[in-house]
Amino acid sequence: MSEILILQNEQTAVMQSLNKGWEFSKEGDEKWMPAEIPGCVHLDLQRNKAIEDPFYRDNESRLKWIADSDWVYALTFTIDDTLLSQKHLELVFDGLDTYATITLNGENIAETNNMFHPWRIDVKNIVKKGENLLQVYFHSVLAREAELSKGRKQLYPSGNDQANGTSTFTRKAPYNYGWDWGPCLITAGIWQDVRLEAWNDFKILNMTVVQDSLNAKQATLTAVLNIQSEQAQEVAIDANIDANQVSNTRLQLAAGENDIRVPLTIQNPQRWWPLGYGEQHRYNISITLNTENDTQKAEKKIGLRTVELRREKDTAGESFGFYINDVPVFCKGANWIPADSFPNRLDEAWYRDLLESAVDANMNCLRVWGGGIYENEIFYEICDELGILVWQDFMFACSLYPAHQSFLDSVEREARFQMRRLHHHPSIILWCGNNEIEAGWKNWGWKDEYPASFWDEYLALFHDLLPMVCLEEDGSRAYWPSSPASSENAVGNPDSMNAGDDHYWGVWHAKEPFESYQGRTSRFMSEYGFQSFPEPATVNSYTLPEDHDIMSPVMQAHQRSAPGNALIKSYMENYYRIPEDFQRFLILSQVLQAHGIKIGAEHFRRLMPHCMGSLYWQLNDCWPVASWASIDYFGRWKALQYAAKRFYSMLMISPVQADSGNVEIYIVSDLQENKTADLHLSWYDFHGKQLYQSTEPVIIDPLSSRIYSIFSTSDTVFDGDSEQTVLYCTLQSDGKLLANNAYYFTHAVNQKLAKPEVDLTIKKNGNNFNVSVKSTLPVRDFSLSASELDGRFSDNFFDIMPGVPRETTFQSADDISEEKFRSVLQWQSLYELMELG
Ligand code: BMA
Repeated sequence: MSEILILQNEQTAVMQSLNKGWEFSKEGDEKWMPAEIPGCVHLDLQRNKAIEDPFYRDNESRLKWIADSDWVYALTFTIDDTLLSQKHLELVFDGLDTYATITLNGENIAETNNMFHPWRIDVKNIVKKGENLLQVYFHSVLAREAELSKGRKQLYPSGNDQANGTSTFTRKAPYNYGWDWGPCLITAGIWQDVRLEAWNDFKILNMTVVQDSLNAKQATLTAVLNIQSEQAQEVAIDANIDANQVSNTRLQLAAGENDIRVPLTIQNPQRWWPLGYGEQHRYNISITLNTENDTQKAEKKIGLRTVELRREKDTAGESFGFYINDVPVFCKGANWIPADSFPNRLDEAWYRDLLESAVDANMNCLRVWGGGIYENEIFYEICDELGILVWQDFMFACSLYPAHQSFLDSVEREARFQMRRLHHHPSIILWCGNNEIEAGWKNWGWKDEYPASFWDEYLALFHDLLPMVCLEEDGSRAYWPSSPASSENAVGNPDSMNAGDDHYWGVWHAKEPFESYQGRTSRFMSEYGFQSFPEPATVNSYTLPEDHDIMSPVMQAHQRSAPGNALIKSYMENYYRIPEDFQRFLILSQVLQAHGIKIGAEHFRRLMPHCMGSLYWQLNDCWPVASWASIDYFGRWKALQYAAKRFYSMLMISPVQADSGNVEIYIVSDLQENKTADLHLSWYDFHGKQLYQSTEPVIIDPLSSRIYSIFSTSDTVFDGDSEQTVLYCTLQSDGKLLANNAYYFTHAVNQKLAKPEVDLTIKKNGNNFNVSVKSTLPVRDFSLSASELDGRFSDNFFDIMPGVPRETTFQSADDISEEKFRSVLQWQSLYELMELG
């Protein structure tokens, strides 16, 4: 049995897909059923009507037997003659989940134990002309883990594991065992492609493109190709950049593994920039190798940019900020989790929809969080295309892990594979060892509860192995051991606000008020969040009307944070008035979440350059559930996603009340040039009377945050009526609204909101409907819904000010009539949500 580390996206001369024609069966059962590859046993069972939808009601709780069973997948195939005639023949599984014994024509050819790298097996002497029988026998992960952990005095901490607490013995997506937003659906299966590959003289194992230098005049690059050669031989090398041939040389290969280096230059290079800072230019690099018997091509789409994580001593401690092409970039975004509990069914359209939603909300950065999967190629490809920076964790989260030699070898192989696969993506800016494990050890009590040897294992993985692999595989990006951490050396407090990145869970887990974000002076806020329910249409997808109570068993089954629903309710009580109606409660929970995260996000941006990132927890969901997400499982935007579009815009206006009582008007700019604009302040009472207004021209500094105006509450303009007034701030230039924000002087629960009267004007424009909304008095948290229809509003959950029309567009997926649109369109505001009428 021989295995070689190889990438999926290099092209081999001859291959035959083996994705079609599989059957599967439960070990011990007679019955075989058709299977889909890539896939997993849960989806195959559902397709064959052997189980019901795992996401519906509490079905999940009756599916644990799947993970306790062994499953056999089998394929009978006939090999293509062209492959059979080649000197080398390999069977390649891009991903197997997870413990499998593979047999071919009755012969045992591999045992697998890691879902995060491919398995390549030499089958030249086993495959025969005519029919071949390939079987993949998946051993119950839980049974295997029971063996692996047998005789141990203590298991590793793994608080999110909702099965047996043994998940950390397996290199498998941690969230598969459940998380505080995810179900416990422990999959097994051939979760990525499977194929045969054949070659004669040589094979390209891998290509990376290293950027040696980059300036305005020229970029120098080296394409490094790792090649397996059958014998000493000469190859012809043809290099192309985009459609242009740039070199054509010959080179000698030795027998065995070779690294060949092809130098490339690009004159007047165009750079790749993150969203909002410039274009996302990319170059296509393709290298073709020819011998008499073989032609192989490796291709990479690259972007030219420099990336640095600068950590510089300053009076507060040590900075933590990313510089792209020497420009300091404030990272605005969220944390990304796998977009499905069954990630093999995610297609390009699904990824594109989510990532375009991130961009539509002005996000320039996502963190691929360490409890999920190394994402699909298409994820990074779209991030490159759209200009989304990616903070990439290795897949370790909130648990400790073994570090015996075979585990370390498995992790090393996984890490090298993933880094080579992802190396060329300009979007990736950082390799990070894990999620919250250093914090767990130092600040969650683990160091008192567990033996010191567990920490030694931690150090072996995250301070010896992974930094070594990162240095060897990628000299261009920093390695950061854990998120959060305050140093690269496992010293210091990971919860420090002076250095490193920070996760702040005082709000939510420690039940502090939203305002406590404003005391958090972090250098880079990589996690903070608050939960909400998805919208009624999503809740209806997993409930029956009888479940419509947040404390019902089904609603609780779709809430995985133990105190979750009660916590939402208690925050709601502090800030709003709790409605009786179930649907209103769902929507109000979104308004509550958006309100809280807005307080945090605006604060972290105002702190720039002291703080250089705000990534809230979390962007998306893996099933329909109450969670911290701003976009639900079906891609529906919650109120928070609309709020993010405003608080992450390139120019943000942010009023905040100082201790003096005065309201300081900050403007935060991510623009690289000065911007001239008019700053308007209007102070209204809730009956629509304007009590004060001012206009002043401002020149906004580039890449900065500062106070541009102060609204005084001590002089006569402010009569102290905090319960029924609002300060509305806008930034305008050439008649265009650049930014707007409203400041309320007390929580909604204390306010005397007036009953809104709203005028809607609707205009059909192709598949879009432009809706203009007007009112004579301030309307707080106005929202539209057309939930029967497939589509999305360009703006929603906004405040309306007297006489200032707000425009929003419903982008309908289908061509529907104006009449139909009018008939389903509904609106409500905070007044209705709090049932004040
Ligand atoms: C963060 C994450 C996740 C978790 C979230 C909410 O720390 O890293 O582990 O889902 O908290 O509790």
